[in-house]
Parts: sequence; C-alpha cells; structure tokens
Amino acid sequence: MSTEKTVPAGLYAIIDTTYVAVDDIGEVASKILAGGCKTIQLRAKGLKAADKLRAARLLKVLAAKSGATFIVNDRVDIAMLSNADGVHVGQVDLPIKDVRELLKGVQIIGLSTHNIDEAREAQSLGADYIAVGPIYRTQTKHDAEEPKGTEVLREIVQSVNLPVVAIGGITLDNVDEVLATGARAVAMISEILLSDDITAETARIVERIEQIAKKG
Ligand code: TZP
Ligand code: MG
Repeated sequence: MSTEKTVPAGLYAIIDTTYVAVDDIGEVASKILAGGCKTIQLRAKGLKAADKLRAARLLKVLAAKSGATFIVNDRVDIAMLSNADGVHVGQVDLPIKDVRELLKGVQIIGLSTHNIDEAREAQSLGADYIAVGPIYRTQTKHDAEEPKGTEVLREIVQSVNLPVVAIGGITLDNVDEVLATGARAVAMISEILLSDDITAETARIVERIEQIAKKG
C-alpha cells in the first residue's frame, strides 16, 4: 500500500472502458502517461471484476513507473488488491468512514459531489478531495445531472477547504475558465480518449495547465 498521499492536481485523466477496449487499457494509459499526466483513474463500469482487477494491477505498475498517482473508481476491493494510490467513490457507494477503515487511512479517497451541501458533507466526513460535475454537458456519463457551470463550481471551491476536481465536458478550449474558479484539477475522459494522438493531446493539455498555473 502507498505510504504517501498525493492529492490530484492538474490533469486527471480517466480511462473509461466506454471508449477503451479492455485489451487496450495498458497501451492507452502508457500514451497518457507519456504525455505527462500525473493522475490516472480506471473507470470500468461494464467489466467483469476479474478484468477490472487485471487492468487495475497493470495501471498501478505503469503509473508507478511514471511517478503518477493511480485511482480506482467505485471499487474499494479492487483499489486494495491492486495497491492503488486511491479510490474514488460516489454518493451511492460505501460511506467515506467505512472506506477509510478498510484502507486504514493510507490511500487517497475522493468523493463525487454535485452541490454545496454534498461538498461540505464530504469535507466533514473526511474525503481527501471532491469531484464536482458535470460542469458542462457530457456525452460520456448518460445519467449525469444537468450541467452546473463554472459559477456553481466557483461557489463550491469557495465553500470547502478540500481540493476540487472539476469533471464533465472539459476540453483544452474551456480548461482556462474551469481552472479560473480555483479548482485544483480537471478530469477529462472523451477529450483525451477520442483524440487521434493521445500523447500529443495529453501533452497539450498538461502544458496549457502549466501555463495557467504560472500566470497565477
Ligand atoms: N462524472 C460527471 S461527468 C462525467 C463523470 C464520470 C463524465 C465526464 O466525461 P467527459 O468525456 O470528460 O465529459
Ligand atoms: Mg462512482
């Protein structure tokens, strides 16, 4: 198990099996890591548990080689078995305090939130970071709520002392206005996975985020 927590910052790439065949997960992750992304998540909703675990173990090894953080979506058991750096849970998953008990406080725990009340609750329950979204309309998550927009995102960022990861419809073109809210990281799925050149696209986004950070 990891001994140090590195809460996501900058680009948070999600490898979603909606877009990536199970046998291509390693290759896609390698391309994303080659582009300089330091946080990757496995989001594998439709896969059999054994395939999820195999993919998670592979991603952990690839991320570690790049000095990147690896997070598993939804499944605490798979996060534990793959020695992931963290797990990301939703409002309907196991409560944070029980996840923390299972993980013995070492790994990063992220929680999806959609409004100020959920964000504040996540903080009081001890989440390490929260995701907020969808910020814009997304083609990726079919049961996503209506887009929140950057003003709601800004209000949430200002209401909690937790790192905020913005998600949903984020692209190279709108990353500036998303990060202007004070969000610490941006999660992207389709912008990266549907690109013709995943490494180049990732590198462009990473560079853009670095420029934004320098401008302060
Ligand atoms: N949660 C809120 S929106 C979303 C998730 C998992 C999907 C984001 O995907 P994309 O392709 O970056 O809009
Ligand atoms: Mg979930």
